[in-house]
Amino acid sequence: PDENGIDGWLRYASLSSKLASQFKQYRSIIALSKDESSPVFTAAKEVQKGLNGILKQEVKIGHDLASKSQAEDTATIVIGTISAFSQAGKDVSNIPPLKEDGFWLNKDGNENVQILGQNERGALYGAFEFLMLLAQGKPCPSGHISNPSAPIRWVNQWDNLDGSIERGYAGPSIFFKDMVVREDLTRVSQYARLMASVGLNGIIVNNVNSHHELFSLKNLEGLGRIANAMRPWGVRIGVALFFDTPKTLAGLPTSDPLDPDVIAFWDRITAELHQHVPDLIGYLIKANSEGQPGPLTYGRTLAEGANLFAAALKRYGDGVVVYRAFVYNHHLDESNWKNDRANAAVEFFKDMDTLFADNVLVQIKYGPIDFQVREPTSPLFAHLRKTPAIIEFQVAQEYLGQQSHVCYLPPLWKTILDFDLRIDGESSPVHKILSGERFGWKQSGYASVVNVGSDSTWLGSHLAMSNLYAYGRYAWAPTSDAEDVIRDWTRLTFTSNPTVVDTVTSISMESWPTYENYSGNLGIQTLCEITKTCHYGPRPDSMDGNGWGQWTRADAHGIGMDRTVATGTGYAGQYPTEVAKMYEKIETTPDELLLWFHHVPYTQRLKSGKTVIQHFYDAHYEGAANAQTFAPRWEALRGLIDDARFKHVLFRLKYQAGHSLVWRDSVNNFYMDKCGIADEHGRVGHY
Ligand code: GCW
Repeated sequence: PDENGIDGWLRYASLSSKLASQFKQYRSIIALSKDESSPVFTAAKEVQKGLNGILKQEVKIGHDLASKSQAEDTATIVIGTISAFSQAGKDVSNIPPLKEDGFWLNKDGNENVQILGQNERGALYGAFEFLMLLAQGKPCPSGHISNPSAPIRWVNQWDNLDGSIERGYAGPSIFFKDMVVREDLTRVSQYARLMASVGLNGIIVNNVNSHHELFSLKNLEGLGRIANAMRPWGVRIGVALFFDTPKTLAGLPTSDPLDPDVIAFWDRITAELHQHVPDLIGYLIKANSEGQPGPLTYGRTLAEGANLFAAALKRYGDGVVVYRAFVYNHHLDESNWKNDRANAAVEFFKDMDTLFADNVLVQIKYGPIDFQVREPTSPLFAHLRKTPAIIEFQVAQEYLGQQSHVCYLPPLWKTILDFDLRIDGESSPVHKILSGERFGWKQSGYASVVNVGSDSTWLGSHLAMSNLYAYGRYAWAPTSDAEDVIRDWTRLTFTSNPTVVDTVTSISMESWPTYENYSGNLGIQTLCEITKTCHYGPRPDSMDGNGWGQWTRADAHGIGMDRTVATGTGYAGQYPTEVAKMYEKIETTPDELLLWFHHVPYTQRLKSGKTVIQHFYDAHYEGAANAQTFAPRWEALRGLIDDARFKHVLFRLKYQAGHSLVWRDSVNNFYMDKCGIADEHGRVGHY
């Protein structure tokens, strides 16, 4: 089996002969589609491959249900849509209605397996579920149905046309090189396979900081090839567009969204794009953000900007406009106590809710700032009722160790997905907003920035792949248990050996709290270098005195952003009443977000009884101390997994151990210098 990581969690390593003997000999796989590019056919081939790897069985693919063997000692696997199964004369009355992309997985009394999707993608997802159970030695269930929580389960790549990747830590792009789409797209279809295996059904292939060359003739053709490479896996593609393309590519005098020539330009581009990608999922737009042009540049509203593309998309297909809520002024004046970047999204979008066309969605980062180690849930989720939302996560660990530190993200995601916004005083957990349930939306869901590159590990680190796997699992089932997910991933990626599973699970489950402890706690954000754009390594002094607005407001006496309505920026008041009330007061704000919402003296007591500054000192020591244990715990796995991946991971964990000490001492010494308050345990500042 693959030791480079190309197959990720889809290695199909063979089961022990004892375990394998519990499964029947399969005689054939019946694919209810002869179209070789259909997800049903892909599913049949994947099951064939999986049976070969996991059970060492060679099984043929056929298409005719009637020829099914009645022989008692062999079994058949049927894969298709429910409607194809029914058209073949089979009874489907026992299958409950499924949602789009859902599937039915069933084993009958003779061990025959039926994998039936609500649509072709559903059949493929069912096939992967069957295989991932089998690979862990788990039996196929009977009468099992599975439906995704939300229809939109997408990935956003931030790949530039020149082949570099914004926030990429794993080599050059698999999509682009030298301003054009790559000739060889082998890795692209391999990526689509990984995505499909966890139910991800769409991808924006280029960076939101986009370039007009994306729409050159050569690239339009290339985008068609990318779509063809991913379509057999049920993955549809879309693109991020550059708002000023009419000016920079076509030489028009303006990119004003209400200008007839601009409208005609986008109409033509959209028509041409659909000739190459008839099933385009749509456009992703970053506008009026971090120097990008947008409708505000031309005196138009955000809705006017979005609706231009919405109208064009409607003429040619079923694509949607995804407008990012990441609109803010990055030249904010810190000397004004009331200024707050966190306020921006709600301020820009709250009055737009009824103005967007019906195929426009708003994509919202999970927190109001920018993928920090801890943020409160973005309050914008409580303001959009008519306009459906997509949440934006970041598998790319931009502020979370950049794949050089292990940081398993589901525990962080759960703080957002399970958070109850209490909209109109009613239960409103974020995952029920995203599923469409809370406001009756038909299209809504999930996006995550993912930075796969050409490296054979995909993300630059084997352990980081658990986040890509988990992202798909959470978009499908957002109330999943974080520990179950990492256990499944570990068994599939490495082995079912309990020592390996327990070790990877415990390191992963501890990893985010550990990272938070040494990188920035109590809601102060990731205290990294932010002015030089790398966003890596400790640099608490860089957080203030700039226009970016990721401020800490630390001085000799106190620290934290006063975001209360009473005396601060008013941000707390952007939440529905019950939540706003909780964050308005220090006493009711959870310690973990204290400095996000309040400016307090270093001597402020936490609920734990510690002062803020002593908590800082202690947490940084605890976090760094725990990071020292990861490499030795991993070392105990020597010989239990292949050497190549063992060494690769060990190298990173040793690096992390060292870097966590740098974090600890930089941050602690910085605050000790600022406030002059001694560490009760006499550790800080002593060398
Ligand atoms: O997190 C910040 C990143 C930028 C990114 C931006 C965004 C693509 O530092 O690199 O740009 O957010 O989300 O648009």
